[in-house]
Amino acid sequence: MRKKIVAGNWKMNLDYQSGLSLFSEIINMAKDEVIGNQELVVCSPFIHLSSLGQLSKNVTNVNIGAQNIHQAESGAYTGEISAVQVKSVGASHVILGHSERRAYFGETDALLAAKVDIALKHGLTPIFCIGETKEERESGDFFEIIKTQLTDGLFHLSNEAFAAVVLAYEPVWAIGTGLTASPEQAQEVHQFIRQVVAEKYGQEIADNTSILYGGSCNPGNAKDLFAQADIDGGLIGGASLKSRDFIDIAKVFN
Ligand code: 3PY
Repeated sequence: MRKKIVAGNWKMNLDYQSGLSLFSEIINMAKDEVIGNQELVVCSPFIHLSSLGQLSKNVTNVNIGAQNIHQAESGAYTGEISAVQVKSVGASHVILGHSERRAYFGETDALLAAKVDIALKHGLTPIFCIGETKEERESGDFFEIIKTQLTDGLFHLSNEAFAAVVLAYEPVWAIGTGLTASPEQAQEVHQFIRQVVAEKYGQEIADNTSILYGGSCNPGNAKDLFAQADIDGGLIGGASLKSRDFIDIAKVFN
């Protein structure tokens, strides 16, 4: 059975103290209210990670992750953060390939493939994001675009390595716009992604791969989205900045 996961992407929000307060609320609420096997992951800015690692030391259902890492092991890369560094403060996950990093920081599939490799080498689970822009959806080419993102970013991995990856389908037109893919639109793409994974890695690995939906997911739409056969949870933007909303989304799997 594949894992159900609700991951928060705080993006570049919250100062240090606000981040700690929010995380403390999340772990307290998760302890009392999240009663299924779902896994929560909070992907904070780097400045919070070390403290969140301390706060979540004895917490079993809330993990922490970074939103990016550099592809090199270590060295003269001023301003960058490595996989080893985020791992050393307790992170278990890293978001890679978010559309904001692809669009604003020029991250290509080739670069992302290298970031995936270094993440896996150091035991971090990549939450690998794929998705089409509004123009790509309207052009009707979006299945091909998504297949290329998967192929060029991930399909160099061995079966064993791929099995450690979590996928997130985030239609770019639904990020920060308030628009959400309908459950049917999202399911159509999730099913396609699972089929492409099955063609490359076999049905068993495809069936065990968690595929999250991201893009304006909130407590009002999570239930219908997560009820779809191939949607295994969410990568949550704005709603992850409110403990009540984030926990309510996670409770869909109770
Ligand atoms: C959003 O929901 O806006 C996201 O980008 C989640 O990663």
